[in-house]
Amino acid sequence: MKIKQIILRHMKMSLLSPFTTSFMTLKEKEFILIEVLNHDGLSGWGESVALTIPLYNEETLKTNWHILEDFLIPIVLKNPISHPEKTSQLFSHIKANYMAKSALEGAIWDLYAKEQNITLAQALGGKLTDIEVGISIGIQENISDLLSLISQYVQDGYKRIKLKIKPGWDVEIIRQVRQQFPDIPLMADANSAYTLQDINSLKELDNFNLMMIEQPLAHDDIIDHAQLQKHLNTPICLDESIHSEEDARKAIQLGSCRIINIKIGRVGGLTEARKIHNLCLSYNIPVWCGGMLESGIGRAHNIALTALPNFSLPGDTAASSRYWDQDIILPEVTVHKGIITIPSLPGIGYKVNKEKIEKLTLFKKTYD
Ligand code: OSB
Ligand code: MG
Repeated sequence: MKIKQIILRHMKMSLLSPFTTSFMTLKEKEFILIEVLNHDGLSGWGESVALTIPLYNEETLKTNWHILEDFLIPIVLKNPISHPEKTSQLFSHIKANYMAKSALEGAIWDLYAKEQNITLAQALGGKLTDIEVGISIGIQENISDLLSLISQYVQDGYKRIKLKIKPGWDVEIIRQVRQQFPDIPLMADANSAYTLQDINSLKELDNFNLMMIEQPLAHDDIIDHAQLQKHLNTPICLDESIHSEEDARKAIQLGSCRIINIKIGRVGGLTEARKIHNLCLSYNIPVWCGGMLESGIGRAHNIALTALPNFSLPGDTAASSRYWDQDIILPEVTVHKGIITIPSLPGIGYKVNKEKIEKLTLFKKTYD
């Protein structure tokens, strides 16, 4: 593959409703969109999932722009790439900066699949044609708002409900949700809001038949999580702590988790995401695909990855209309009875809505 030109855009999209986690409330999503063009006029698209402030991880939109512009883009423009799998090797001397790497690698994967005239799911080796999805619900103003949102999404058919929790919005909230919805597949995500000193509240969550508790402890920890898992019946799922196949191996061997959330951006791209998927399969650790409130472009990448066989638990990839008044892809992502059908067009499988993208672009720069 030879890349002729790369375009970066700083995008801004308004969320239909604010999304609150233990670390922040998001009302709009600013992110970087990447387009890579080859000499035949084909384009591949990627999205950086870095937020504007470093509260989920250390990366931000601006650090990603810097790493892309000053390091990653020059590498891609200088080196022929025989296969998108080789991109992460070209980037490997650059430490961390996973989301920046992933955004560019993802655009190259999309371009490669389009050049081969196959879907991105096929390029990755995914065989599933339909994937089951759940939904992630932010912290609400009060319990009655939460209960009505849950019943709406259960009626929509989402296959599991994930609730964001934090100290003060946890045991009592889950207790009331369970009273109203005794049988729904339910889980909680703390985004690292607790420490081992909170072990007693975390143990109380064992009473509610949760599928898992996601990232209860520090964003960079696997030691205390192993300690906590020994005292919990509910499986721990790691999100923030896992950036690579090596991180996953260590966490599994230590007993820090029984499930892993794979986010393409958090692990540096599709190639590493697939390695983690394969490793987890060999250890019998189920995985699911996490989300970062992506636009349709990042969402399409998540859908393609989820076609791999060990994505055996429903992920966070909800319909476009759960987030946006109008998405930037055509058609938008739709969910029927909790299922997304993998699209069949080459590459990410959706057309990009260029007009809409142009309208939502705050700033754009071309590199060649
Ligand atoms: O921890 O999974 C998370 C959104 C922003 C930052 C972190 C997380 C999330 C979500 C949203 O849970 C999932 C989605 O895209 O709907
Ligand atoms: Mg999470």
